Order: sequence, then C-alpha cells, then structure tokens
Amino acid sequence: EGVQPQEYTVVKMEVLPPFPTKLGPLEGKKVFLGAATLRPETMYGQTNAWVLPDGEYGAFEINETDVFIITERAALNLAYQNFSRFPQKPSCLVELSGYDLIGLRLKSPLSFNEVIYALPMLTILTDKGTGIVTSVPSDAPDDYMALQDLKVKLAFREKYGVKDEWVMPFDIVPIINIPEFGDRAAEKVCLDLKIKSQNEKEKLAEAKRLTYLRGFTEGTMLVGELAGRKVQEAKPLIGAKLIETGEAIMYSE
Ligand code: A2H
Repeated sequence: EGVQPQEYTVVKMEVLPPFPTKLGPLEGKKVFLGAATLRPETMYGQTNAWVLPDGEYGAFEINETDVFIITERAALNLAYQNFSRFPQKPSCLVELSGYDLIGLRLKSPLSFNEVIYALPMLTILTDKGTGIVTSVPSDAPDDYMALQDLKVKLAFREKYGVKDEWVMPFDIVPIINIPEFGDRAAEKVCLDLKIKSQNEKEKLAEAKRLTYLRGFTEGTMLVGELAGRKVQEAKPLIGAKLIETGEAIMYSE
C-alpha cells in the first residue's frame, strides 16, 4: 500500500436477471458488481468484467435498495466512507466466490456493448480496489491480454466454464487515439513487446507504463460527449458525470 490515498471510481455494473441460484436471496434488490477504476473516461470501451475465480466476495447492502458484490475488505472501507446500509458496519447478504460470478450478465454505464459478461482473470489482487475490475481491452494491457487468453485458449475457457458467446463477440472498441499508438493502444503495445499471456508481469508493467505516459498527456477522446477533447480534460468530467447520475461512487483507500 502506498502512502498516498488512491482514489477510485467504483462503477456500478448492474447484474441482469435471471439471477443464478446462488444469488437467489438477492431477488428484488438492485445488484451490481462494483468495479474499481482509475480511468472513468474509458468506460465506453468495456467488453466484460473481471473476477478472480478463487477470490472471496460478498453481496453487501450499500443502502436500502442497492447491493454491491465486492471483497469484504472493500465493503469495510466503504462502510467507513458512508456506503453501507448500517453506519460503519458491512452487511453481507450472501458470501460468494469468483466462480459464482463467472457468466453473470451485466449492464454497465457508458458501455457501447449493452450486455457484457463476468469472466475470469487470474492476476486480480484481492487487497486492492474492490477485487472486481472492468475490462477495457483497447486501453488496458492487462485487459487486452486476459481477453486474448480466453479467446485463443479453448482449454482456459473450458477450465472456467466460460461459454464462447460470452467472449467471442466482444472485439476491441476504439475509444481513444494516441499519436504514436493509434486507437488500440493496448493491443499495439502488447504486440510490440511480444507479450504472450496475462501472466507476463514484467512485460505488462512496461506495457502499462508506455500506454499511460502517452495516453494521459497526448490521448484524444474518439467517442462520447467529449469526443475530440484531450483525455486529461475528459477524465474528471466523465468521472463527475457518472457520480452525479448515480452510476458510480468515489472510493478511496
Ligand atoms: B483500470 P492501481 Cl483503460 N487487481 O481501469 C488488479 N487490477 C486492478 C484491481 C485489482 N484488485 N483493481 C483495479 N485494477 C485495475 C481501466 C484501466 C485501468 C485502463 C487502463 C489502465 C488501468 C479498465 N480496466 O489501470 O494499482 C483497474 O484497471 C492500469 C494500472 O491502483 C484500475 O484502473 O494503480 C487499475 O488497475 C488500478 O491500479
């Protein structure tokens, strides 16, 4: 953990009915996967959500109506930031594993894909953010490689019970142009560095460093209300709009 607090936007990815049996007790509530992101301006390009198969999650009451599926650690932090039905006390309705979440149908704010699915990612850390990540393969090297792994490795899909139709129809959505990297920066950098899988940590760290540096300072939005504006200008405006509309909350740790 760093010394500086990290400010995340937690995007509310709505779980669409029908709920699987495990989520039965949540019937009648508004249920969301709470995805922690540092890049709210990229939400147009979402293709799926990521969960850690062996991760421990819970369905926590955020208020009278809304339930967030996140780690217990994040629920405790949120409870101290006024996001719990009961002050400073997480209220868990169901304990869940990542396996229970794979295949959930989701509707996520700003996404051009109207329905997306929860899929397995093996490199999610449970001591950071909410343990749920939203996937933007155009601009996040980790997301691009994890989605590639699922697309090209049938054995990987089978191991986690991932159906082809949750993965195959979802292509990169170009949302940001970066002068040196084009409009699919994560893909270009992963190809340039010859990254083979989501487990190549060092190469992926380098890929992230490269895309960041240029993306934030020189990137231009290609889509949405702020098309044509710099990423730097769009990021706080889009983040604020998601909060105003109730489609996201701020979370710090
Ligand atoms: B970012 P930092 Cl387009 N485990 O969101 C692993 N990764 C996690 C995580 C966890 N528990 N919680 C959040 N993250 C990811 C968008 C994005 C992100 C883009 C480009 C880069 C990028 C879409 N995925 O992050 O260590 C989330 O992915 C690159 C680091 O707190 C979150 O923002 O700095 C970011 O990592 C937070 O990482």
